[in-house]
Amino acid sequence: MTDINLLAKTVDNAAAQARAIPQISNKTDISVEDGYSVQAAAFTRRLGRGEHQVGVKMGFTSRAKMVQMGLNDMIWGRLSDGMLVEDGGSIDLSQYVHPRVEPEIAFLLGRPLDGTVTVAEAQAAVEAVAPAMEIIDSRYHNFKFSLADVVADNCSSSGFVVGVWQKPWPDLSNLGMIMEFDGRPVQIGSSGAILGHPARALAAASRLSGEAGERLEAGWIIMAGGATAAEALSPGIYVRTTVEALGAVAFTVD
Ligand code: OOG
Ligand code: MG
Repeated sequence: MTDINLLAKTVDNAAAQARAIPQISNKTDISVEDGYSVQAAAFTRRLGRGEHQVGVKMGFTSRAKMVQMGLNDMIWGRLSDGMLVEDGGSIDLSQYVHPRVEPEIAFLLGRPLDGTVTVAEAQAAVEAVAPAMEIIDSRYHNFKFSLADVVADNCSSSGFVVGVWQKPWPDLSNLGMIMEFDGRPVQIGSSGAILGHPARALAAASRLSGEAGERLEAGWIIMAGGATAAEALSPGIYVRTTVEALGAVAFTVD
């Protein structure tokens, strides 16, 4: 039998100590469902250290991300206040294993979302929208994992940065997105790369949380998933993502 709590402790310690571990699936026959149980138990350990859940992230919602990581199924993870990086702030590389960054769109919920909803219903629950970036940092050696592994590892979630919330917001179906390192474009894409429209990722987040017996709460931040492939971070760089008609979000790597 798979020891969910032991695996949760292993991934949680790896994250807390920024130490790479072997893939769980190398040794243990772990299903994606087990992966979600491990994720939930590992997140409970974070809550036990005083962190609070502030939202949910979607993963593999664009082709670019699926191709980069070689996996094709949408995944979701949990966001805590301890993962929040201030817009314009800085991160300390020593707190990460091998971090990457990807350009995203963030939703702020004004109302809860529960279970299967239409894209229109999902959008009606949105209070504001912001340009965002996710800092992903797989706890597995070489950033390599199976679907169950990455789910267990909270979908590589490590940090997220959210720009100024926009209300009202423009049509999100095709906004240009540029991620720059020190002013040099490193990834260029469109918000439309996220499932054709980022609000589809929000509806998916509601459905998948519902299947897990949870709901998306008012005040939560939902990250729609990377619009482009992720880029490895290195010391000293200034990272900025600009989303057409939404504005920019930035941080520095120390
Ligand atoms: C998994 C997380 C995927 C996204 O936005 O698609 C993700 C990974 O790439 O390590 O966050
Ligand atoms: Mg992401």
